[in-house]
Amino acid sequence: MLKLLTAGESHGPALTAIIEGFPANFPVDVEKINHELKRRQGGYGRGGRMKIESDRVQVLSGIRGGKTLGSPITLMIHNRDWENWKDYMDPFNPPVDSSRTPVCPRPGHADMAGALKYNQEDFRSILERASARETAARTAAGALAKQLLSLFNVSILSRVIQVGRVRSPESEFPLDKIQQIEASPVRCSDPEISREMIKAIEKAKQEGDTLGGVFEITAAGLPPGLGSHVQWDRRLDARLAAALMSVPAIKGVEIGEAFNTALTKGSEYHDEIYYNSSRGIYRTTNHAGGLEGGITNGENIVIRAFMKPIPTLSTPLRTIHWQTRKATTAFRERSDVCAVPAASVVGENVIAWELAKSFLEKFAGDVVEDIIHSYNHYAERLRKHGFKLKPIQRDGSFVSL
Ligand code: EPS
Repeated sequence: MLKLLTAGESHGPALTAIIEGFPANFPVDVEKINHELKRRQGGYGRGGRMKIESDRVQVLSGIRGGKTLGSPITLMIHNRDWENWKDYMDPFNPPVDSSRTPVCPRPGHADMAGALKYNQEDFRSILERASARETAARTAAGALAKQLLSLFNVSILSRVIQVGRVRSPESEFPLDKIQQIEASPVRCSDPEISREMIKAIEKAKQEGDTLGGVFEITAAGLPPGLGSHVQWDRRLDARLAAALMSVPAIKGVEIGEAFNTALTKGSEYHDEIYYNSSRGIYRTTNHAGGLEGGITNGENIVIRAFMKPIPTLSTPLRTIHWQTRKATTAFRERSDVCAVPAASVVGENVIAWELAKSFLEKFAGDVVEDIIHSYNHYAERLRKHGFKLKPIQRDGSFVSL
């Protein structure tokens, strides 16, 4: 089973991801992991921290001569900002400058709930780990999962569909506009809407405020049969929703057309099934977002995440002083005005992680060759049922039928 643990404080020396259960003999392109980390650092509305960092992984274990060994893989990302915090974040010595200790909790952040739970007086002891900086470690692990899935021709893409009140008019993921999305500072396919989103972020910044939004992930090329209806914790829709909900600031998830069509009739909502000899089994709609019974059905997975505005406001909200209980305003520190574009990249990678996990449950094997064998055997069985799934070769190319 594929497992992931991350560790590290936002201003500690490094973030670490330990990956267990990744198959052996898989060729790893470390620059692809670094590329995902770079994408995560971008997006209009990010704060000063991203100018300090230049995230790259150092591989500490599990890869030799460019290939995985089947042993735990350790990926480390050094925090450049540690240099500026080491006297304050020392593991054994108390902070040198206690005036930097936040004592007025921010509404919406983990500060207060975490301090109550862990009996802390200094909110920094909570916020350092609650910080979205942790998503760099998960992005690195997800980037590895993405590489494994791409061997089976699975691609995972994202776009931003809403920032504040500015919404993209395109209801379907414009797969043909992926270059425009990657080039847009807000990861939106429409240049006019991108400009509107940037304007909204600028306005929020001037007002000392922050903005949330919505991003959408699509995963194409997945075989039917990942996930399972047989036990609640194996339902893939639930696991994908949990993966996105575990990204800081995500407060809601929608699979397919869940929210728009909650009021429609069954006859309008469900995706009817067709067959012809050239296409095999196919659908003409995908309201279910690629999942039926908690199992992939061969259509693209479509999943949206709703992100709240970041809780660190430069015009801070009302709160109380933690020791005196007197009314005051929340502490301020460097943060992002809007991190929806960055969160969409994180979303791709946490979804990749969860999909790779269910992929390896279906096509179990501790070495890549066995996984390919199992996949090809399954593809052959599906073809007998009329579903066209092409077998693949060792290099990921399709075998022509
Ligand atoms: C982030 C790093 C953080 C923040 C942001 C995301 O760095 P710092 O706290 O040093 O500015 O920029 O985190 C938050 C918004 C948050 O609430 O924790 C990152 O690497 O993505």
